[in-house]
Amino acid sequence: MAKILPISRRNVINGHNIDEFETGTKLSSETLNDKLKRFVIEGEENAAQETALQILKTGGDPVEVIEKYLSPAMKAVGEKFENGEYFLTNLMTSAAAMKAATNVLTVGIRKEDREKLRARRMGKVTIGTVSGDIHDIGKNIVAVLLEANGFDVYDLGKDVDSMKFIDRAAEVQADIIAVSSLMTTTKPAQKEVIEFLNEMKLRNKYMVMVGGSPTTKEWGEEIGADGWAETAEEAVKLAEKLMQNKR
Ligand code: HCB
Repeated sequence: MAKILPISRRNVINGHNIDEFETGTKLSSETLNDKLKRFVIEGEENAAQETALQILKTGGDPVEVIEKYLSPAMKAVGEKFENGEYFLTNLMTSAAAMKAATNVLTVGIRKEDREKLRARRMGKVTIGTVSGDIHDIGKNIVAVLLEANGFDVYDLGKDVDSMKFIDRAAEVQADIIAVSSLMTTTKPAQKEVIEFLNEMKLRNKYMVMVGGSPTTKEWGEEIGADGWAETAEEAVKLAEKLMQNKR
């Protein structure tokens, strides 16, 4: 936990060269990962991008950084928005910082897993964020991790019409349709995708997985999805499990 240095304690901290510490600044015990988390919460896009680069250069694990530091950072931003401490502009600057950092880190994931990618083809996934919902940060992370783990990923983007999930799945002969929703008001669209599949008698042709912060395992079961995942890493495990059951 970062501490604040009072003036009276300058130069007396366990032999550390504390010249670099000014009154009121944070101790450098803050790790790069903690720094990155703070920059995302504070909406510091350039600093977040720079720190993500430093993390990659110093051998940090990009997936761990995303799951353990960046996702909680966005959760904290959401909470601040909810309790009135943050406004929409803060959501936007934090989202920009998050995107800048994940863009850097996902380059690391892609590079790391290039060999693995060549080695196996796991299955085809069409993925998107539901109609009426423009949140795409988490969906993008899921897409990158699936790709890094050998899936062919067809990203439909955000605000995707329910029928488009199905049309594109048919076009590319997908195995899995992954549907993301970030709002309580848009999660019924996940159900709609499954209902359309049922109506078109295509439900057995595709496996459907759902996720996003307002969704739960119970919600996934209630709407008849084949699985729900809380994080991108879990989404990969789930997709692998679904493919195993298919074969
Ligand atoms: Co936005 N927003 N927002 N927002 N936003 C939320 C989602 C609220 C919860 C904030 C709050 O009130 N606490 C809230 C929704 C409330 C509700 O449920 N009804 C909200 C609101 C209200 C809104 C607007 C309506 C605000 C307004 O305009 N007044 C507006 C929505 C407009 C619209 O969509 N029509 C809006 C806009 C924005 C932006 C543009 C400023 C920005 C999005 C930028 C972007 O995505 N390009 C934004 C952001 C950043 C957030 C929060 C703060 C963070 C979301 C995020 O990126 N999380 C969010 C707060 C929150 O979610 N707690 C807030 C980080 C990622 C990594 O997590 O959950 O998306 P994730 O994904 C995970 C996980 O769920 C899973 O894996 C991912 C990686 O681990 N997963 C899947 C995701 N999809 C999966 C699919 C699968 O098949 C499997 C797993």
